[in-house]
Amino acid sequence: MSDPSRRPKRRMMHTSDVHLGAYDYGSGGEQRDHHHERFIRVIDVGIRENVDFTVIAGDFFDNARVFEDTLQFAADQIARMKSPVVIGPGNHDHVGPNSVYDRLDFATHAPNLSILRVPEGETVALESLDVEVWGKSHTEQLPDFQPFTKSPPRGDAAWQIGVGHGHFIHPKALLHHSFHIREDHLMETERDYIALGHWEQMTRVSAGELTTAAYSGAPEGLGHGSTVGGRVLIVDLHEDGSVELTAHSLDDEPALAHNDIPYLEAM
Ligand SMILES: [Mn+2]
Repeated sequence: MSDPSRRPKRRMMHTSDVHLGAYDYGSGGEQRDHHHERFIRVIDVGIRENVDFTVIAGDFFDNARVFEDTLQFAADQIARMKSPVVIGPGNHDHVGPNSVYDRLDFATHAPNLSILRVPEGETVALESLDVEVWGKSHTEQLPDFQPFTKSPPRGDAAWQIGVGHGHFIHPKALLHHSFHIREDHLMETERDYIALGHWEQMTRVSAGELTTAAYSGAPEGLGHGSTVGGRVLIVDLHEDGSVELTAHSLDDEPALAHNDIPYLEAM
């Protein structure tokens, strides 16, 4: 067990809801190229910021019928990172029967990629970094799937990261959304940082005193044809155990510091 009072300094990138392949059919090549360019810029930020690892919090692919080209593009971009990348699949890119992740040999094309494939949750150990990433994978559209219930205790690595895909909701919310994530679920994980996906807006969410949690938002909102909101989160894991977010623009706008990233109440 590492000394919890002093940990190795690490830097991660957090993105989600890329929806690669959303424009493969029927929208023309230009929109598809533009969409792919957004993900190229995400990878560019990760390389520029020299991140130690990356977590993609679901809906990386839009559907399981994306073009072969799109699968290869995704693998090529991930491989360009060189450092480890972990995907926690969401409702659009679920694991199990007919999974998009079974269509390409990602282990060969992107050897730095790990895909969480267990609906009950599994942990990927990035041993050289003293980091572990835990998360549950979506299998199909099961509305009562809850990404953060029954989390296992912290592992032995210095840094414990959670990843999940769903709606952050208030305990008294009308339960019309699927894939519920509640503040108490996040607190009970006792993770240092939780990478969330499913919401297209970048926002921090409340997860108790000891856990930082945020939605990275989508690099590009679908259907808007604009670049508004195109950001990616850089997560600095400091030696004193603190976690600091910086929202980097994909469009050369100024980065947003931790406290400037909106903090939203549960819906
Ligand atoms: Mn989703």
